[in-house]
Amino acid sequence: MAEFTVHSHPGSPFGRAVMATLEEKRAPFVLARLVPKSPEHLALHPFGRIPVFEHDGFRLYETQAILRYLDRVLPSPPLTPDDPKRAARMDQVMNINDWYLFQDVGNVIIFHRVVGPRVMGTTPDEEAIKAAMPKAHVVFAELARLLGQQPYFAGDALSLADLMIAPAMAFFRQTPEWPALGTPHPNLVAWLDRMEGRPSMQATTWERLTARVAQAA
Ligand SMILES: N[C@@H](CCC(=O)N[C@@H](CS)C(=O)NCC(=O)O)C(=O)O
Repeated sequence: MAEFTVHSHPGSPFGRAVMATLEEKRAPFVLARLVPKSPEHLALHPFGRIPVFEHDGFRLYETQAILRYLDRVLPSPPLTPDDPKRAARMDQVMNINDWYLFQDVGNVIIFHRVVGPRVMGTTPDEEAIKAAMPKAHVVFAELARLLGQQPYFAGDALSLADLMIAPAMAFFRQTPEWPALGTPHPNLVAWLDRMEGRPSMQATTWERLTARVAQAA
């Protein structure tokens, strides 16, 4: 099988979703580290986002498209439910990730608390974080409602939705906002415990991915 390449950064939750999916599929891949907004990056992704994916001469960006492509070319184990309602729930949660969890919430709180300080040595903007909290509460409450008492977002089996959301949630858990956002939703906490216990998530922590890049250099 041709090799899969993920152009990413070890601290990217979207990139981690792709790599965790490859791990779930037991597919070997190369992590090619991108320097954000470099000419090389913009040549691969005109909008300057991470990740970019390549397989067999086929280049693709947009994480949802990449995850669905992987589920088609690597059908085992399946990560999309057959049942239309469960599949629709998976799609819905993936879109909640992109439109509501990331926009104005993750890209503020995760950036200011985790990624910015670690990558650029920045100091968290407390006002920006405070302003993001009302929307964050709505998103967390809605995710908890949709999850309910199921083990995974689309039901009994892991799906692409879980792999899309878990990297962002793992970052939120590292922030001082977690007691306000996550702790009031024990079902979400239990789901995140379940996800972070999976070998696919353990193989794609920031530390493990950094080590992987260093080994390949
Ligand atoms: N819609 C894109 C979003 C990707 C994205 O925003 N990635 C973040 C890193 S996790 C990024 O590139 N941020 C840089 C920026 O916002 O300029 C996808 O699904 O791949």
